Amino acid sequence: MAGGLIWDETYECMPRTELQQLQLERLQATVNRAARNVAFYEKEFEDLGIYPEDIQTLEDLQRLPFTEKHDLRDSYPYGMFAVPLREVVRIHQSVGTTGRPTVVGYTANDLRHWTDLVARNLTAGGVTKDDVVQIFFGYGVFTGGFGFHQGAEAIGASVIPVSHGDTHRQVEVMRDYRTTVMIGTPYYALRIAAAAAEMGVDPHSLSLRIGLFGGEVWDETVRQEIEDELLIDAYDVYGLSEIGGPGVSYECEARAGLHIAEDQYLVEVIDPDSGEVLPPGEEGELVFTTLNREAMPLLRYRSGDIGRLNIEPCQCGRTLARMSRITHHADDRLVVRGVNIFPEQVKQVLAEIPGIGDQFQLVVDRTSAPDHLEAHVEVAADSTPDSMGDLITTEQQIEKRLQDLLGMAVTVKLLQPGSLDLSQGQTRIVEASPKH
Ligand code: DLL
Repeated sequence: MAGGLIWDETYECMPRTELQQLQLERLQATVNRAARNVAFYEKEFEDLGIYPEDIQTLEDLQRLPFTEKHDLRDSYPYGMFAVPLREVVRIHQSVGTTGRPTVVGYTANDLRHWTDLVARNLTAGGVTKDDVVQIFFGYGVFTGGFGFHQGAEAIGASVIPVSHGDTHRQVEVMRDYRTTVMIGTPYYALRIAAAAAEMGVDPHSLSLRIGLFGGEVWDETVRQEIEDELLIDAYDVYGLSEIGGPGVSYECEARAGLHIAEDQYLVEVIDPDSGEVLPPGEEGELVFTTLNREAMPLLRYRSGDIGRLNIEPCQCGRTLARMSRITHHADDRLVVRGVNIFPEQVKQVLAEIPGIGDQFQLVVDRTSAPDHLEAHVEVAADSTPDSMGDLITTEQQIEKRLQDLLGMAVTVKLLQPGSLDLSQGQTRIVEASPKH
């Protein structure tokens, strides 16, 4: 298994004691910059009586408060920037499904580092300059398209920026351009596989060999399905826009956890309820501190993603700690009329109804009184309802089950397979009309 390529041996294989020294130096510089240049942190340090000089060891980080998503939203659009706008060369955002988006700025150096991280990620997945890379992440404010684009160009691959959209076109491009690597969200990859089957395109006739997928939760069953249907090796890639986008962690050929770019990000795992830092190996919420970002340094940013860390050396030769695959988020819940609704519960109800696909969205409208909840549900690609009457009966059946589960009326709308937008991953919760 050993012998896979490594893009940046200096950082990816650095002895851990050296890595920790580097992290401390970068942490001190970051804290300094944040406390001096970001109004939000300046106020926080002042209110809590903390000084940047208090950070003398990596453990001292625990003296700092967490930064949360709402802090970024409250600073919309530029309040978290540590540099004047004239030094910012790119702006992305997390396309918020609830409330205001969170805005992320990059200086030219930030872009350079980001590109380098994605190049590491691609190389760990076996992508080289000989590959033809088809990117079907959305290009736009979402970080997936541009992030992988830059990284793939940096390693010298031939990049096709198809972006998200027309699924049949994706198959044509794959066939005609002899794509070898596909990059996008895992569930959209399954849609592409279904389109290929529909078009009579045999995966054996394609040149595909590798797929890198992320941006949303997926598991080993989905990985197996993708690999079987498209005849590729599928790798998990992770990141979040707030701390820079994809490239934060990635699987190597061992596919035994995702290596975290620890020279750029310091990771802690905390108990999501108490905020207490947990030892390596225990499951909790991942918290990230950026170590090298100029435009938008973030200290102890709570990702909401649940995972665990493994600091044992990996057979691939990288010394970077690995995180487990993300199985769920701490804040994956919607509160409607005081009731907690977890998309996972709805998914289980839907799984029991014949003819229903994997994809759905819960859409809450808070302008009505009381709040009104709709479930938009795709029917399965292979389902063939006999009549309009069948569809209505199925809608009513789901409405009844959801009402039993949640104790409130839910309007169900069945949709054609493929009609929900998955370009940024599975978005399970949508606020139709946010209150603020
Ligand atoms: O999804 C960045 C990205 C783009 C990652 C392309 C990987 C590939 P956001 O839109 O800010 O950024 O969403 C970040 O998506 O906190 C996780 O909850 C979830 N997520 C991202 N990758 C994975 C993954 C991008 N591999 C949020 N597994 C994160 C599970 C993931 N969840």
